[in-house]
Parts: sequence; C-alpha cells; structure tokens
Amino acid sequence: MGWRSKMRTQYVATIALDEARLAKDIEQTASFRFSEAYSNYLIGGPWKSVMLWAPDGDTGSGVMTTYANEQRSAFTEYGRRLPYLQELITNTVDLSRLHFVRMAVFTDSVIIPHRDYLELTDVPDEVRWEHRMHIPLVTHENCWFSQDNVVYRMRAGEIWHFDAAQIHAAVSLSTSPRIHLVFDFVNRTGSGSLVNAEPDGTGEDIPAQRRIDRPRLTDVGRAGLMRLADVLTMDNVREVFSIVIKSHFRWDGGENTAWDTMTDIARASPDPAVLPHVLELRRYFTLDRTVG
Ligand code: YCP
Ligand code: CO
Repeated sequence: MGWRSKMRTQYVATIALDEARLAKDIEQTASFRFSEAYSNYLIGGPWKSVMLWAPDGDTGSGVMTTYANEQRSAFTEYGRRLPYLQELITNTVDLSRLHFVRMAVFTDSVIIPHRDYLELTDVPDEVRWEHRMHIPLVTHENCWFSQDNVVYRMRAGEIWHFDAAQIHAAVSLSTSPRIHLVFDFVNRTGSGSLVNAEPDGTGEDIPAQRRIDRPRLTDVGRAGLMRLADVLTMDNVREVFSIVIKSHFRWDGGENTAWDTMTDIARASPDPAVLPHVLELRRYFTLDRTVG
C-alpha cells in the first residue's frame, strides 16, 4: 500500500504491551533529562519529551527544527537504553521513513487547540516530517483528544495515525502521568506500509467506543463563559483560556468553539490589550508560525 502525507486521524490496530518490560523501561527514564520544549502549547503542567529516535541519533534539545534533519535517523543514547521500546519501535514501523520518536509525558494540563508542522517551512521537502502516529503507553480515563469537534480517547497499546496538520487539542485531567510514543515520518515513497500491523478497526476513523459523548453547550452555559470577560485581563489570559478549553471537552459547543469563544470573551474584556493578544495567539497556534 502506498502512502501519502494526508492521513486522517484514525485508529489502526492494538499491540499487546508487555507491561513488565514496559515498566522497566519507564523506570529507566527516571534518570533521563526531559526537554520542556513546546510547553507554551500547554496550560497547567509542562509538555515533557525525550527523543528516542532522531536524525544522527542526536538526543538534542527537543526542538525539532534544530536537529541535523538531512542526516539519517537512528536510536539516540536514551532510545538505546530502553530495550523494550527499541524492539517495539523496530517491529512496528518502517524505519526507513521514520524521522523522530519522542516519549511525551504530560500531567494535569490542557493543550491549546493548534496545528503542528506550521514552522517547518525551511525544512527541505525530502526530509520534512509530515505524518504523525501515536502509541499510548500509559494513560487513563480522563485523557482526551479533540479534532473536528469529536472528543475521543486513545487506549494504551493502540496505534493511531494522527493528523497533526489539522487543529487538535488534548486534556489530561489527572495527577497521574500520561505517556505516549509520538512518531513523525517523512513523506518519502516507501515500498510497504508505514505500520507493520493488520488494521483491525471497524472502518470508522475514530471508533464509536472511543468517542466521548458530550451534552450540547446550552445558552446558559455559553452566557456563563461569556461572563469570564468581566474578569479577563492580560494577567489571566491563560487561566481563562484553560477554563474555555476544558469546557469544550465537557460540552459540545460546535466547531472551533474553544478559539471562537475565547475570541468573543476577549472582545468583551474591559482590557483593550487582550483582544489583539488573543488574535495573535490564535494566528501563532492555528495559522502561521513563521517569523518576520
Ligand atoms: C508537537 N504538539 O508537535 C507539539 C508538542 C503539544 C502539541 C506539544 O511537538
Ligand atoms: Co500537536
């Protein structure tokens, strides 16, 4: 099966995780130096990541545009210290197209609705990573993703294609950490499929059993959110946005509700600096991250 970059978010298959070997590897990571790059996408706890597979086997800073991206990728020093995950990665994907694998951990936090890959305009076509895949390793009931106004869960051991080029958000409402493997692939034509697993889904991209049903956001609920405008100042933009994003995960306010509601609240804020600031954030996270 050929493969192109425009892969929709979809469940692929489930791997039977070896919990004992996984626990050993996770224990190993206690001594690793995690990067907090991209934590500005989160409100609450940081986004912690560690490179397991990267160009030139370089652990690097975690900021993906700073790697020697024209080099061949390989396991990093950290990746080589995780025998189970090294095996899992090698057995599960086409390494010839694999560019990065990160272990990504976050706890008790929300991820601002955003598109990834917007900052990669200077990365040459042949090495630009354009396709993402997730495999949750450790997760819980209250870790949710949203895309196209669908809120859903990924369970541990599941392989998911993840359309990171579309606006997506996430929450992890728990004090226990959520740990995923996050894969990025280059858009090179390869012989076989990207993933070494027979798809076992129902044909539905996001299976019904993975979706979280939310009640509609009522007019009363919406009016309540709008009253946040009364207290919204430059000092609390992030806190207010966190409330707005969490409410989007609990109630269905329609497409783009988090950014639209935040923009409406900003417009109604007594502080005139807030609206331009929120519009700038919206541009950065959803439209354009190139400088100048
Ligand atoms: C990324 N996605 O693509 C970011 C990290 C959360 C959202 C932070 O690396
Ligand atoms: Co993202």
